[in-house]
Amino acid sequence: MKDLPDEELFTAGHTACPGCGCPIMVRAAMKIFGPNTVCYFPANCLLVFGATYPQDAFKVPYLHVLFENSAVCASGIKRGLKKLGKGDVNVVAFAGDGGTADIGIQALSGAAERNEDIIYICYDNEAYMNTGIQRSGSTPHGAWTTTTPVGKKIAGKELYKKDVPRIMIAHDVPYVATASIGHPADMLRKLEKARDLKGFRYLQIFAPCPTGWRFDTAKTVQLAKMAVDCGLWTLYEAEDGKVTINKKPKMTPVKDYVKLQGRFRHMTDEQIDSLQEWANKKWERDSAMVIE
Ligand SMILES: Cc1ncc(C[n+]2csc(CCOP(=O)(O)OP(=O)(O)O)c2C)c(N)n1
Ligand SMILES: [Mg+2]
Repeated sequence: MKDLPDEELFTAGHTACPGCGCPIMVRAAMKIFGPNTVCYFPANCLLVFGATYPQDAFKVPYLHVLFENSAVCASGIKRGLKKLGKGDVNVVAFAGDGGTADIGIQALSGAAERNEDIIYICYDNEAYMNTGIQRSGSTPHGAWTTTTPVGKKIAGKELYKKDVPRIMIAHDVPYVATASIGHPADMLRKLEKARDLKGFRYLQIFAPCPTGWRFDTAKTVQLAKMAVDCGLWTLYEAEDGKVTINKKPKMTPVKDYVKLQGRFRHMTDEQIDSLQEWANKKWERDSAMVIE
């Protein structure tokens, strides 16, 4: 971490909410990728708080077209640059979880199948935050959002979090990794690895959202760590399909993580047990991906 350049390519003055996990990730990522980078942003919080012309925080060129086609646009940028003899430029898409797990998944899957030479980063704040906290495929079981309200019949999201990293591994791309802003050294190493490889590279980076999750803005990093400790978010990487677990979860009770967040405040013991069961199964599933 000491070797990171001082130069900020994602600068101060952006308008993210206090305690937002996303700028922590982007600032680090831009230090790793460096000035020879072009970014793509679909509609999401990052575009709004960091890349809305003329008040943008990025010191590299970027493009925004539509919400659903990040992977296609980034692929086009890269192909265009190659034609111009600038194939060494890093092309990075920074998409949210809604723009990845749901609305952008067809473009993402196609680009991965074609092994386009891009880096696709999904920062996962577990809902459509920019438009006012709607549930996404990446929202966890039990979470309140404006589209999974708490009422008599339903209480938060009934379904469980969609496992996009595993979907991406199934595409047989050169690199897939999960990371978290709570584990910066691991995250930086993975960003660096992604930068130095060729072909399709996918990273999903866990980035808590105090506004949508309803927690104290000082607890962003703590919650990111707790999600890994309790097994709701596993840190692993798949290089050419070979999976390595980077941190074995401590399997601390999911309840400890849940009780710090207003989005889970209504959850009954039964619901928390279901989420706990899901975390246990997730760890079984993730660890089973490792072939000795
Ligand atoms: C086709 C289309 N549908 C809906 C929208 C409205 N919209 C803009 S940003 C956004 C939420 C994005 O959520 P996510 O990708 O998770 O990023 P976050 O806002 O959480 O950073 C939505 C629904 C849009 N711009 N285009
Ligand atoms: Mg989101």
